[in-house]
Amino acid sequence: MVTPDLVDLPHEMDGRAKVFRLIAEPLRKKIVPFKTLDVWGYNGSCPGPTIQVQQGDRVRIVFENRLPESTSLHWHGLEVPIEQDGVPYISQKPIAPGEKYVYEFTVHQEGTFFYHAHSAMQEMMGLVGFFIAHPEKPCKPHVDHDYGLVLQEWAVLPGNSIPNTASMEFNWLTFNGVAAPMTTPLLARLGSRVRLRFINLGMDHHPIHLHGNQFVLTGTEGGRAPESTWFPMNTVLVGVAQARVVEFEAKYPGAWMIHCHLPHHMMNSMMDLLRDRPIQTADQTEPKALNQMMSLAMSVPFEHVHPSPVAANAAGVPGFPQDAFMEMGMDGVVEKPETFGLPKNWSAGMMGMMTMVRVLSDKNYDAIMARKKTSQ
Ligand SMILES: [Cu+2]
Repeated sequence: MVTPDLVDLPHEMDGRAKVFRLIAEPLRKKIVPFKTLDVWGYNGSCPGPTIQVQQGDRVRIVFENRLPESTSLHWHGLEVPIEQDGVPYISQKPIAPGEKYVYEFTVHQEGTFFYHAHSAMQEMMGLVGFFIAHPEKPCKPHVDHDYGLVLQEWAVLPGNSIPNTASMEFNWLTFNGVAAPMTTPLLARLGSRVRLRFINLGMDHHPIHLHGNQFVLTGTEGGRAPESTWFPMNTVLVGVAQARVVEFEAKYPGAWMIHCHLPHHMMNSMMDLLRDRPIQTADQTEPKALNQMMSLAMSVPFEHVHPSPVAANAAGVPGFPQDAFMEMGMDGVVEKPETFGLPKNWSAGMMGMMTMVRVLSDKNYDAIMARKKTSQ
């Protein structure tokens, strides 16, 4: 499985045990080109790096706490002995700052699980990651592409960098720790079978929608679902603490959106750019408003565009503006091999908890892969 914008946690062998090293620590995380957060994560990554094992593996996690407070590690969905369950005071003593702790268990399940701190506020600071157990017997039908996305939400006041974990006013929504258009597009060969895995550790449920295709739900946080239960859909509700795994045949070429469909989760907070310069009128011809728009545009430290036109009488229409001025094209600053060949201003159409799966002909797929190789 590939988790775009995140790395896998490496391991070494000690006898028959796979040994992983995880360090909980504070870090800075750029979630879009104009917003960097002070979050908590593991090994310099938020969400934490992806752990991938095989069903049947003996797994040892050597854990170190570099947070300013006590913590622990819980193996969400895994059937482990009680002393490995990672709940402070119940199954173990809290792990103090500076302390190490070793977890060890055998993974007898297969499926999509997570690891996270078993402390609610710490979860909202970003202490979560994928724990994937690949099955002993390969699943049928075979999948060609396997992608994972961690769903998170953040409440961060304008001009601020520290998430307010007590707030319910979420203004930043991320896939694998980044908001669109910084999310790296998923690539799929035309005619391939694609698996998408989602996990959610936040305060909201997210209805994740895929454009232009139907998928089937092939698994949950409890493992693989029998094929007799599969039925077509294109929006899957990923509830808090749930994993949802879907699969589809990539039959149609194109850049197909994958996004949370809650309207407020399909946007980024612009208040950071406005800061103390709220736009007081929608009349763009009014000199003060024009000046505000200009200074807003110039405050963004990279080239960007507001590409969509507005009507001449827009200011006289009740309700205007809605999405006008919200879209910010920033193709150049988020450019990477996976964005090669997208239409100009593509990034103006992407905000919040959003990414895309690019279904590409062999020729176009191979061209992007060649670019990835040379950019490494
Ligand atoms: Cu959502």
